[in-house]
Amino acid sequence: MIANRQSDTIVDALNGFHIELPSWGFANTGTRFGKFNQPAAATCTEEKFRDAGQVHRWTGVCPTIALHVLWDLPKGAADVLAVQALAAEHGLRAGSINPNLFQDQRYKYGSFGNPDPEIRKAAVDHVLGSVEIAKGLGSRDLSLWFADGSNYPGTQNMRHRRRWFEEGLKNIHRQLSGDQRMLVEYKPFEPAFYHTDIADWGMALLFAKAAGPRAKVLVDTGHHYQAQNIEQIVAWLLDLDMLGGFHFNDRRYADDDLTMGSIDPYQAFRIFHEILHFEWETGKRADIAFTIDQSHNLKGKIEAMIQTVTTAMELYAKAALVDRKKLAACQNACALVDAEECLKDAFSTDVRPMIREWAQSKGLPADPMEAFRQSGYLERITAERSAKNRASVSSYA
Ligand code: LRH
Ligand code: MN
Repeated sequence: MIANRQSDTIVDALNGFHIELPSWGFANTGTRFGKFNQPAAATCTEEKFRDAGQVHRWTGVCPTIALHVLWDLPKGAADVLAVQALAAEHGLRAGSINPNLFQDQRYKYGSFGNPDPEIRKAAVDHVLGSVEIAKGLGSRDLSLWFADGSNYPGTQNMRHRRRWFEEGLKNIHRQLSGDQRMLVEYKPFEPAFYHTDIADWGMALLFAKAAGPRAKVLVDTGHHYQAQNIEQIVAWLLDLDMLGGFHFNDRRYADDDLTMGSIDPYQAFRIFHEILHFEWETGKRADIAFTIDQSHNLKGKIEAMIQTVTTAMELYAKAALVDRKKLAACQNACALVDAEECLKDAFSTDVRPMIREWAQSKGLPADPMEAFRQSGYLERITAERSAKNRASVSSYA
């Protein structure tokens, strides 16, 4: 009886579960101390779509791919048709569009927050161009992260920069149309190490509110100080209808961009629990975009992505098993132990057999990783790409 109810709950949960793949998760990436090139890594947008297509083929829950404008559409709007063709060819859709305001030399002292009005204009123009790319690709979300900030006290006027950002974000919001949204991502530090212009959820919330109704906050799980209660931030943003999306990854120290659930799986479970409890209580589906944002410096990139998607499905399924009626009663009665046990029971349930059943009911392999390994795809792309990847070595200094 319980098993059937649990499997029904998990089937309902997974039927509505999608998580977006980051194109940059398939390319060779590293840290400032270097980059270890993988022979099979994607070297161009076409190969990123092919690899993402593999992850969706074996897991069935990743129909969209997040794109970074400079990395995936170097020619901007002129690349839209080619990207549309790639998406169709690989059974995917273009997902969130990420402008890039952190690589161009002009942005040394910032983009939207730069004291030079010419540079602020150039930055706004890049994002307005990204809005047009999103329209061309039928992408709903414009995902905004700014590296802007400073490294030393007194070197920038933080009040002036706050106003320049508000003005720039309002300008972008005016350009959005249809069901488009702009997601404002915050980050406390890195690459700036004294102040960051959008450093926490409060600043992102106020900027989004000031920009307009299409602006929401994006929570990157790696963008928090050690002791911050991320699920409390999630609960607040949900209750304020200001939560637009997530960048999922895991970390031990800072923005480590490790694979989701590899360090603290209970953290991701607690986040999913807050979302599902909100939906149960309000009867409303939370309009939130789930996206992976990781940097696979050592793990095989496609395997790391399949592992991440499988982990995300497991943690979401576990969170779906929380007995919400009992939990609500325990919370109101302040029955602390029983309330906590509602979460721990669900978290300690082995949902893998029920996920395998769900997968097979969808014509998907019970074990996506094994299916990928048996496909020989990795051997094929290693042979095709190793020469290209050998050629592209880089060093920090
Ligand atoms: C910044 C960030 C942002 C992306 C980048 C790849 O740390 O999380 O979301 O643009 O990583
Ligand atoms: Mn991110």
